[in-house]
Amino acid sequence: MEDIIARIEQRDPEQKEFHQAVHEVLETVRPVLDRNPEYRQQAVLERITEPERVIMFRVPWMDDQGQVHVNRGFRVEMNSAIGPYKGGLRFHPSVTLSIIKFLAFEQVFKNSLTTLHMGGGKGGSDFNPKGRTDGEVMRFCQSFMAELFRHIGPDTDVPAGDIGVGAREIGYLFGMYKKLRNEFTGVLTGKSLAWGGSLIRPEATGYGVVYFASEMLARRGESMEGKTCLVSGSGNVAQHTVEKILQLGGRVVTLSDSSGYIYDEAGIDQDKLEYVKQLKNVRRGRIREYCDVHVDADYVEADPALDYNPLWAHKADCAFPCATENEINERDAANLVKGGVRLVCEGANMPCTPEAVDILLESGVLYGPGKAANAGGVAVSGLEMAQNSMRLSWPAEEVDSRLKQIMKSIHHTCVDAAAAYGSEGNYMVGANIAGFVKVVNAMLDQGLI
Ligand code: NDP
Ligand code: 2IT
Repeated sequence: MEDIIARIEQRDPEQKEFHQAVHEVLETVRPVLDRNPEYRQQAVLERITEPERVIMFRVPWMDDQGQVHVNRGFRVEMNSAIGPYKGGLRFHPSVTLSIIKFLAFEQVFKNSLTTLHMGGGKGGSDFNPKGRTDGEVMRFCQSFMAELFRHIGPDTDVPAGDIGVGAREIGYLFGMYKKLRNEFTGVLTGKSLAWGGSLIRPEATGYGVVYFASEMLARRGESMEGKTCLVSGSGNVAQHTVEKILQLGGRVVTLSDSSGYIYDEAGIDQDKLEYVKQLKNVRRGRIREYCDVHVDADYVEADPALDYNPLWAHKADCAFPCATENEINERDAANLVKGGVRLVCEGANMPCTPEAVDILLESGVLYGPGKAANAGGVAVSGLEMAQNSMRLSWPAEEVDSRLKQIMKSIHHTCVDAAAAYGSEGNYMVGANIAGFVKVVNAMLDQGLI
């Protein structure tokens, strides 16, 4: 095991985020390999950590002033053992091959847990949509798709949104794909309702996170009712996490973006959340503007000199990191424990560092890892694909009830797998093992390809 990890690290020494994700999974599946000697002989770890295909391409585009820019585009097709590659696209200046590989790797196990037939992939670009006009974003998306279209398809690889890619970007990407292929198919998910999208897909990740948290709490005889919650981020996942917490009787006191966070002691209610949705999704403003309207709330500017985020130092019962990777470090985890937090449920992908996870687990905090807790988004993407194939649309109640059922089933699977391998109550171990075994067995069934 150590040799395999060392070889992966030596091969691509700069891919720190990918190594971090691989390390966590490989360490936790060790007992599975001990029980199945065939896995070692079949080199399943080496195979599952090597993408089936990596696509990197130039994305040239012109801004409104006529200046040409060049960004880098990526699609990592990680594993197709249980279905077509499936996973989002991220547009953010921090995007590198390491980030996309870590996200694609996580997606393989997440998709396996959903009970649907989806392989794992991820893509994106280091393009920064912030401050760009709709026209600039459209030209970028068209240029991105002018290359990506030849690699994807409804039965091959089905992208969706992630950070910086929402309904607007999916629309521009879909339009270009349709023009180039002359086909109207379910090649992307997260589409608008009028042209093939699914009801509840925009809400699905956040709602699913809170359904998962409720299942975890229920095992301890508790519920979301009356719980004070810290939420980070203010995009798609954060907004719908807040919405579901409110519907289940909880109270939310924080939201953030990359510039800073707001603390609202009175609680962010549905009206204030509607303001945030307008601010972020329509006006594309900053979270600090919340305090211009809700004057009793405080705004705290992000301070890069600090080695912790004061958002996580507030007193609360539950924490939902919904912004980005590694946003909760060792010190933040200690602050969460000190502040009384008893549940951390990950809306974002890999928001806790490995040291932070150790502290949470040692302190008896219920820890819901992203690949299980935030799987509701891709699960409803899978339901969108099913509806597209049938050329019909299910009502919101039907999609929401399937989502709830899937989150329940993921929770159950994590609990059972953890118990079967001697790690009772450890959702990280349960999610990794259950996701892994299904994919590996499918790979072995299909031979050495
Ligand atoms: P959005 O682009 O809608 O929102 C992202 C939010 O996170 C914004 O508030 C953004 O602030 C903040 N953020 C992004 N990057 C950073 C950073 N480097 N530091 C601090 N804050 C940051 O994205 P989503 O809500 O879709 O995604 C959030 C997380 O959830 C990601 O980890 C994503 O991978 C994960 N996820 C998303 C799913 C989905 O269906 N969309 C499904 C499963 C997981 P700012 O506006 O300043 O950039
Ligand atoms: O990280 C994720 O699961 C997503 N960004 C959603 C992927 C999808 O295909 O819906």
